[in-house]
Amino acid sequence: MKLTTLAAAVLSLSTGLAMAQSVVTIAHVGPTSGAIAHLGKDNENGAIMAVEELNAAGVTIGGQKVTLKLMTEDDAADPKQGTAVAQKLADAKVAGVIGHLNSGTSIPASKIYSDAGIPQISPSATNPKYTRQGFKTTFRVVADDTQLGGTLGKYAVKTLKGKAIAVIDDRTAYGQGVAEEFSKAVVAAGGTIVAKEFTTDKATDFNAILTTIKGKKPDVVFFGGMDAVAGPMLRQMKSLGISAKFMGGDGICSTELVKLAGDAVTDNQVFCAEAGGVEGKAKEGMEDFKKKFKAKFGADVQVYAPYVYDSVKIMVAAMVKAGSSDPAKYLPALAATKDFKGVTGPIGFDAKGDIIGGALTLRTIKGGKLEELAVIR
Ligand code: ABU
Repeated sequence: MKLTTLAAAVLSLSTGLAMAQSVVTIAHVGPTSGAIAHLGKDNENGAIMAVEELNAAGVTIGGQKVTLKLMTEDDAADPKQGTAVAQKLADAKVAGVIGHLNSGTSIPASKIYSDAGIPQISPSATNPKYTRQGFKTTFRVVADDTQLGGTLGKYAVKTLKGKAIAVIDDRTAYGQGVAEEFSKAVVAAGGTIVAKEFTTDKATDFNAILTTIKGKKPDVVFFGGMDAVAGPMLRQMKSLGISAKFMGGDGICSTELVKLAGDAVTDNQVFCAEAGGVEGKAKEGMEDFKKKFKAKFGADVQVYAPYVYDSVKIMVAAMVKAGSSDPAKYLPALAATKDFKGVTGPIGFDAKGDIIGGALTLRTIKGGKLEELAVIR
């Protein structure tokens, strides 16, 4: 090889290396296939929006201008696929992971990220166990099921005046966990659980369990699970003539539920809570986000896209602060996040990696829309 050719090759290699070094890859994981693909896509779009904005504004880490690359993965809300994806991301040595959407995938995946030293922020997994495993890499930007189930259980008895309450769950880590917390709070508030029934996150026929529940004449039916199951369940409740109030956690508190339930629900029959919320002037920022999101993706926010958006920005802010995208170097800065000004409100992490002072937004379906009732802290 001639000297000039060799020099050109060395120059090209070193330019290539410099370019490779200036790309920071973070991953988003959620179910972009299957029954709750609409929620997974909503979350993924939140990540896309944040990365595009950051790249447009310019990101400098440790004095070097970087380009953020988003790697998007589908876990299909399936624990096995979730761990397979987590291993793939660990092998790819991504700088950080935003996800997963479900507790049932986030919890097993968190062990893989912890072993690989990769920071993970879940924007929506609410099972308390997620952040109670002693992993330093595990963070969550929403309230957990203790808060969700506890608040909803108390609301069912004290505000909705429910005395006889039926509980159904889908046997997932989320559904079972939130239903247990709800039941504990109902009993503590003086209500009675008159039925406990189970289904799955893939079921479509609820006639047998709803017929059993109808016989117990409940004032309130609580469902621990996701909107894709709750919608058909509400339709079958109507067919069976069950007019009880219907409650659920954040898994049913989506724009999609209104479409799935259609005319099967009456105003103020359905109550649910998002595991976050903004008040006062901060509402303007959230409304702004929702408008920009709709203009960009042609879709309304389902539930957690803004939390994904904030999660990406928090992770990148920690890299900038630490002057490095090396997980070992920026992890302490991420853990030390306090009062980050997100569209979902101020975000800081406690020693477990949970959001400090997380809020809930209680909603009902009214006039064919999800309407806010209150933000509760
Ligand atoms: N928090 C509702 C949906 C996600 C989950 O925790 O499984």
